[in-house]
Amino acid sequence: MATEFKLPELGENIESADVVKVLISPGDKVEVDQSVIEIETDKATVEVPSEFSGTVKEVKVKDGDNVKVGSVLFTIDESASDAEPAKVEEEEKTTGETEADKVEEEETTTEEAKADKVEEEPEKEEASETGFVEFKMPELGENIDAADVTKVLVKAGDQINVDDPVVEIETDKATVEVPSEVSGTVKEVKIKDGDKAKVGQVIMIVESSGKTKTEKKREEPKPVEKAPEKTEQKDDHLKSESTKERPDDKIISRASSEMPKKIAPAAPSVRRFAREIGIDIHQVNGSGPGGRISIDDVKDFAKTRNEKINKGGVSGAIGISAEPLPDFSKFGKIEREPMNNIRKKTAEHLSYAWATVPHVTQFDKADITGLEKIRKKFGAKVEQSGGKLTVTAILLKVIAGALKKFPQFNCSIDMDKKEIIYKKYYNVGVAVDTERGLLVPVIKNVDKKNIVELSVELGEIAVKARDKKLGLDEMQGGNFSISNLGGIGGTYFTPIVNTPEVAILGVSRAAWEQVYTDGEFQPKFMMPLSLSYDHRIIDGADAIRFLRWVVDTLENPFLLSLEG
Ligand code: CAO
Repeated sequence: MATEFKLPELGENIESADVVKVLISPGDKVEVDQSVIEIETDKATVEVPSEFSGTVKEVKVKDGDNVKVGSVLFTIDESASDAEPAKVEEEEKTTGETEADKVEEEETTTEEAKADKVEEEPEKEEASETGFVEFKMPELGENIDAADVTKVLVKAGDQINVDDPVVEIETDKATVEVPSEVSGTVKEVKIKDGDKAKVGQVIMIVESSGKTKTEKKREEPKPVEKAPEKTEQKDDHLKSESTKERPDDKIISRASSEMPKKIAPAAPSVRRFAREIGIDIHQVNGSGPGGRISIDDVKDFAKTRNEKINKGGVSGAIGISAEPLPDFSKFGKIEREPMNNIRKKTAEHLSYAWATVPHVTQFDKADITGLEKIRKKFGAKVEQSGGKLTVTAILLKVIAGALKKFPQFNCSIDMDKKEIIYKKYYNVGVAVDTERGLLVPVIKNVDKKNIVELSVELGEIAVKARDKKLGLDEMQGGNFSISNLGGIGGTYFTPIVNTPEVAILGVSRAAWEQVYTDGEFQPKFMMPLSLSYDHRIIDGADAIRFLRWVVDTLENPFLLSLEG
């Protein structure tokens, strides 16, 4: 029966790709990992490797097509994979690739293959004790290869269910609880509080009761390094054959279900090397056959990047070395304490933003006398829904309207490509002051939520931030940030743009002022606003128009319905 090969997941927010070149035709014999289609996404041009070997039956796409992730690219007869050796010759003719080429190709990847084997062997060994599941530290996000274990939440003998938190970890970005992907009895915990756990490292061994999240996930296409369809197909196969077919699969790797979704045509050893030296493998162009990335490619990429850093001209680095510190203890008693991860990340991120973004801050004041009346009037109604109608919640809605009206505030800049990336969604981050430092959780699709919903979500997300319960996904994807210090005090301040966003609104404490209106001084509740923006993409005139619109809308909330 013909097997369908579908376009695998290509990465976060990538739903489709353009077919640049179809590399196979019906009748072609295809091997696993052979490039079959060249596609272009907005991130890169990549060759999609086949997950099957066999004979191509029908090719369902052509050059220039735009194909959705999950749609069928071609069908293949897998049963024919070992048959028809004569077709090799035919293949050589069609692809122009000779056996000699193949040998060369194989030679170039021998080193990687060896390394892959070394990496894969332990998993094979582990897969020999029935019922025991090895739970590994899942992928935590781009460029995060390890996390500090702040608290181990389980011990040997504990009964756990899928999604139960098992360990609390702190990464550069946040403190999160890692949920279990398996239910059963904890047999052994392999980490302790204070450890540094690497992605892929075994956290615990669980005697599985048979219920795992992975099974659920297996039904979804997960291309990662192996195309999802094969996994999907394998699983169907597994399901149809019940449990008997894998009696020796005793320890199952859980981390694999969380592997990155983009296709990086590189061996695991190369990916690991890239991760270890802090390189995002997806940014590296492969020089090998089919764009395959070798260790040398990663080294070249790192070298070029470092050269740029030294010239002070690359994103991700500042290129300024720290001045030596004086010996403070000469002047009095001192105490040193290590920065926690959030502080380290905040320091790095803000230094980067400050050094790379040409900042300008525009100030204004909004008369929120009327808005305060409305806020007080409808506060109880919002409370019934479990939220608190605060200035920040109202501002979220106002900002969504402003971002729609002024799209240059809802974009990011790609200086390498000299392009502007306009986002067609409206996610707004809110700075939350926590004991451990500043966190900026993101409220998604603000434009689609009403102020009651936003009030509830803001309250929940602020509590989560303070209780260390934020998930990484709740910290990502922001387009614009609001930093409201008004609950604490202050008049004006100059917030730093939360790159790669291009603007941030700082809000200070509203106060009663005598304002000359309609020929007389009147008491008005005035709220100071500070809009910092990236002058590379936003001009001063745009900024004041944006801020004026925000002020007008706060003063005349009806504008939200009229224009927002
Ligand atoms: N002017 C006057 N009063 C204000 C105000 C302002 N700009 N902003 C908030 N308030 C009032 C609220 O109305 C509320 O008063 P009532 O109880 O009388 O209604 C009180 O201050 C407390 O508000 P809040 O802080 O609970 O709620 P919020 O939605 O306004 O803010 C949040 C939520 C998460 C933004 C806030 O709690 C917070 O953490 N702010 C700090 C942000 C920060 O650290 N920024 C700095 C980043 S750069 O270093």
